[in-house]
Amino acid sequence: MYAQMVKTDADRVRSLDEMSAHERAFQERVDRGEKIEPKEWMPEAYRKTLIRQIGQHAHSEIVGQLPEGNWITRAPTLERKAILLAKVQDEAGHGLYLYCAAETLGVSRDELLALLHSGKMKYSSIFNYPTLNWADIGAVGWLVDGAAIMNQVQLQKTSYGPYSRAMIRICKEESFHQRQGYDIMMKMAAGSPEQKRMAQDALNRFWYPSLMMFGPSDADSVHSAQSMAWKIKINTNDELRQKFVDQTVPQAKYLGLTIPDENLKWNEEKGGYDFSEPDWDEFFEVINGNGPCNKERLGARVKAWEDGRWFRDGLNAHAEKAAARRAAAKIAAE
Ligand code: BYC
Repeated sequence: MYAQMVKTDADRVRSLDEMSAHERAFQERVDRGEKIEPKEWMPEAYRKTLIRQIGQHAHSEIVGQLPEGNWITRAPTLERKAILLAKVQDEAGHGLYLYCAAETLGVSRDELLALLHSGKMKYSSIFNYPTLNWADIGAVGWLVDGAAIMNQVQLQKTSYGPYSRAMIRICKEESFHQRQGYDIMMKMAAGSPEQKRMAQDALNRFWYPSLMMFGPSDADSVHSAQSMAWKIKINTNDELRQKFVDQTVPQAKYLGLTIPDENLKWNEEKGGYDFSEPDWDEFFEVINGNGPCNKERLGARVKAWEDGRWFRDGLNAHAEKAAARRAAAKIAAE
């Protein structure tokens, strides 16, 4: 169904017959699985949808540094500190690839950051929850990076070339991130009773927020139908959430931890687990700016931007002087 349809200005998805010649040719390229590249013609709504999603994705990477960065100075060993430092640094790199991918669509990084700082653009809901102790760093790697990979693996096949290529590299790094988190959880779960209790508590607090990372249920997902028609998204929010649960339950069992869901049950017929939905009211509160850490996270990003102003100004002044010198040298040589 999706492959036959493209969005109108309204919420409806149009059939091929209703499209202009340009739109139809574009849709047919997408349907054939061709990648769309930056300089090629694309519908304005496709471009805007990508800027929204890639921009939010980039913001998630850099805001996502904050809850983990908070624990670098308190990592329990030098080895754990070095690993966490590398991971948090990777997230900055992911943000960079993604901002670059968004820039190919004609938006500047400064514009995207201004939208983040003014609260007009979102970032992943998960980073509005606090990391209270070391076990949370394990849970973030295991569950948050685990959920992120589940989503990003399919995004490697997304129709926009620069986004797809950024995802291929990011997925490789994310799998290291997930393993480092699981490794922390293994250590904690096999440690003292107090360490195991901390691991269980971290799982209890991060389980439902991790399920929310996949977005609202399909019935409430505003963008899915159009984004799937354009192959920006390959799977629905609910499909990915189900895959994540099916993958994670055996991992929790291996750790000897209990997923905090009384309704969790293997369903032979569907070949997957039945599970409880997260609290969607809480999700909408969080994405509308009212989660436990929204103000703190945004405040930290705005402060970093302000604190870095002198450095950006210095770089710009240097670039301007260098350009003026090059121009003067060119005139002198003529
Ligand atoms: N959080 O129509 P829907 C990481 C919004 S970071 C906040 O289903 P869509 C990591 C959605 O934007 C990885 N907002 O939307 C980093 C829309 O609002 P707007 C982050 C959410 O776009 C550091 C509205 O709800 N991954 O791995 O079709 C350390 C309706 O939703 C969320 C990505 O960003 C949410 N969870 O589907 C550790 C992946 N969910 O824009 C780890 C890329 C929904 O109309 N993004 N909303 O105001 C996507 O795949 C899709 O955008 C989503 C949502 C599946 C998230």
